Amino acid sequence: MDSKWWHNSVVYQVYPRSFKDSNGDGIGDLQGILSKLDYIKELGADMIWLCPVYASPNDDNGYDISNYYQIHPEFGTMEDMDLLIAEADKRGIGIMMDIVANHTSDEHPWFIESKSSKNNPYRDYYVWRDGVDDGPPSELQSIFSGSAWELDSETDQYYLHMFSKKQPDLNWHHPPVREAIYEVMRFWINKGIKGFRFDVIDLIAKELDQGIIANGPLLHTYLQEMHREVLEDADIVTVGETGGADLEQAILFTSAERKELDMVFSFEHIALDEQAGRQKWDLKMLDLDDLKRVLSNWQTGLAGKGWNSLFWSNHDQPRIVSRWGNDQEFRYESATMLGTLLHLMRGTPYIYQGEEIGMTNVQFPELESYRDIETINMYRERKEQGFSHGDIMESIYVKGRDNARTPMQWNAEDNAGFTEGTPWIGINPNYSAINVENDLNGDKSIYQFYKKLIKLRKNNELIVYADYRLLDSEPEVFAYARNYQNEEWRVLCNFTGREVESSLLCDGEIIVRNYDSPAKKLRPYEAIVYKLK
Ligand code: ISL
Ligand code: CA
Repeated sequence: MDSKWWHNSVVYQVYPRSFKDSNGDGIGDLQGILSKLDYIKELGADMIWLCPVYASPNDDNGYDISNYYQIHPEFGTMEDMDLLIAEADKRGIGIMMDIVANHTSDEHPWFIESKSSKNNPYRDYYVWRDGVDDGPPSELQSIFSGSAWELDSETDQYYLHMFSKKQPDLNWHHPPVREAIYEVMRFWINKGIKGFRFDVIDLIAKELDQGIIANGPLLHTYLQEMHREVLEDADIVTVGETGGADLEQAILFTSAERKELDMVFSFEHIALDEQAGRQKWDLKMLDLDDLKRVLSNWQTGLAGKGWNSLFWSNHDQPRIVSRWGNDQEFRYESATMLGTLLHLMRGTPYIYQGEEIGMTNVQFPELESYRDIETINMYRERKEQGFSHGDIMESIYVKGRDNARTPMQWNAEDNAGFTEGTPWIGINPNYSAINVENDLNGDKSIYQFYKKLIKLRKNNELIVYADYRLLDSEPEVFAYARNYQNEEWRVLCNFTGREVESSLLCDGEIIVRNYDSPAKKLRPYEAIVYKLK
């Protein structure tokens, strides 16, 4: 396989609203990110995936864009954005822009035109249908609860919104829509950004009349067109968010000769605590066997055929240390073990802000403390269906998106050093113990451990390109081997808070380990990487 510069990149994801506030209005902003660039540089990341900072009414925290060519005033100005691109570049860091192309805000001028009359030139920019028997065109449900159809009484037709009703879906079958999005991409490429993350890109080619939402028959045609029109000559990296992609789909998206995307986010390992065919809120116990099976399948399945993105969390997911680790007694051990498991795999790793210091989930007692539209809509819907407050809160504590959106914990001062004003969402009360300053000053630093993992990847082609093989051993241990040019590394991870025996402990050279002394058993959440002799 031809090597590409981004094969050994490590991406740090910034959720601007919650990263660092520079002016005391309680909302993180571009100047805040600028002030923390050295922090990201020091960690070793060479890309920043920046969640949307475009003009937006903020119904879904910026995933509802009203102008792709403007910066939301809460985040700063276009000058701040230019400065961020330039200052990041000086440090060898590329900016990856988040492109939301499946939908816009209902306040985007295209939609305002579109809904103004049935024969407006922008009518076909969106998906309009007649109702059926005084009701919506179909039973289709929005991902954010309720019908996916909203009636516009002026023109007496319904428009489609797979997310909130303030996020009308664009009609990608209409060529001017595609051209308009390509134009947006060219604009940002000319500004010097180094990558795109495409929001819910697998939904763009929906065929409503056939009941198809994800992976529509023209999806790959459109992506190939986008590549020809925009990406062909731009030396940037692309990642698609493809919630429903299986391995076969992922190969189609990411195999280099098909010229579509460089990699995709697959969610198979993320959905392991969900009951099949139900909503994400209907919880299921995690089972390590599932994780072994799924991650190994993607590791071997994409080898030589496509490229993996490696991630544990993002702004939509609970915190990984609270999910697969132990965020109390073994927070350091489990956070570093999970980091090791992921960062020794083949693919491009993504680190979500705060993961590098082991930030945890949050539990606010009242719904009023939550800000996420998905959470709030679901609460209302389930309340109406008769669920108890306690039961609903239980699933919010485990799966709610605000778990990842509480502000970055910088220090033990007021508001965790995130803002001098009132934060837009509550800070996790554990900030006085869990914060960047404490982590860096402590003798067990998760940040320093992540830094080591990143450096290891930069210095060892083996991590980037080696073959992967799951090692069958104890049920509590996730172990695998990496083989490259006559060298073999072995990764051993204990997924429990107990000591376990392992037949895979050996006398190889120790490359990394999250305990500092040797032992005859694997200790709670211990991770060891050996180079075999
Ligand atoms: O976790 C989820 C499933 O219920 C969703 O949040 C899922 O991640 C979402 O369906 C796709 O996410 C992306 O598009 C959304 C936006 O709200 C998310 O923040 C974004 O990552 C709509 O633009
Ligand atoms: Ca601010």
